[in-house]
Amino acid sequence: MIGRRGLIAGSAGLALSGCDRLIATPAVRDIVFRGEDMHRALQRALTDRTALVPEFRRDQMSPVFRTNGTRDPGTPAYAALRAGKFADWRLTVDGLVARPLSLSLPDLGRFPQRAQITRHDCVEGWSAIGKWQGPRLSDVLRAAGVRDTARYVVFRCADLYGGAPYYESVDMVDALHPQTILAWSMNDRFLDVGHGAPCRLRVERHLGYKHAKYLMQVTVVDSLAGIGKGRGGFWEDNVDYDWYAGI
Ligand SMILES: Nc1nc2c(c(=O)[nH]1)N[C@H]1C(S)=C(S)[C@@H](COP(=O)(O)O)O[C@H]1N2
Ligand SMILES: [Mo]
Repeated sequence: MIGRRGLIAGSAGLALSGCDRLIATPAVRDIVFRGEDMHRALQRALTDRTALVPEFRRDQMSPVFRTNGTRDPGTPAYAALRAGKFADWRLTVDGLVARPLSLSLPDLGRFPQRAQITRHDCVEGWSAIGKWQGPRLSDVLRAAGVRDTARYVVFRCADLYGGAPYYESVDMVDALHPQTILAWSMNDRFLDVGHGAPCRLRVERHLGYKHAKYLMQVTVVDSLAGIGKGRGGFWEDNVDYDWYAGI
């Protein structure tokens, strides 16, 4: 595989000098970002991104599935939703859609359901196998009527992590992938608070940090530029994780 740095250096026709001032020059920054787009395009060309990830048997499920990141959003708004057993929770579906939606938990249950036993891989080096159930994101987006300018789907969460709102985003290939679901059930029970109650994203071709918990809003956009710090997610904005790492 050609590494990101190699490709950037190659496409820009210059050896990376390690000079930050160079990157700060608008023209150079332009070339570097174009290099990054090329890297993404190449990675996608080399992988069948619609392929399914493995699914497992019941007896392969992890006896313990740890929690990570936020374990309870703890805000007054979330505490109120939780106290009401999430009866007042609504998932907003908006942005580049013909029919914005406001979905309750029972509404999510009325879509055709997909259940899948999959492996969750966190970049921190642990994995766990669990069972997830919910509607396919593709069915929810179809109900909302996605406009043809749609390029990304942004997921906004109820929690702040280290003071910043947690959010994530994926492109339309991942959004429409058959194993991408809005999970309200884990291991045959309602999702608990630690794992993202009442609803979290399962986007199985991605590492753990993309699987946004405590979902509040799903927004279809044509650009990530105006969202957060513009890199498409909490970790991408704040810790330099790749927006597209993939599994
Ligand atoms: N809203 C929100 N979603 C999140 C996080 C978070 O802190 N807040 N952490 C992410 C990370 S890094 C991982 S590995 C998984 C952990 O999911 P789990 O707690 O169900 O194991 O959630 C992801 N989604
Ligand atoms: Mo993670």
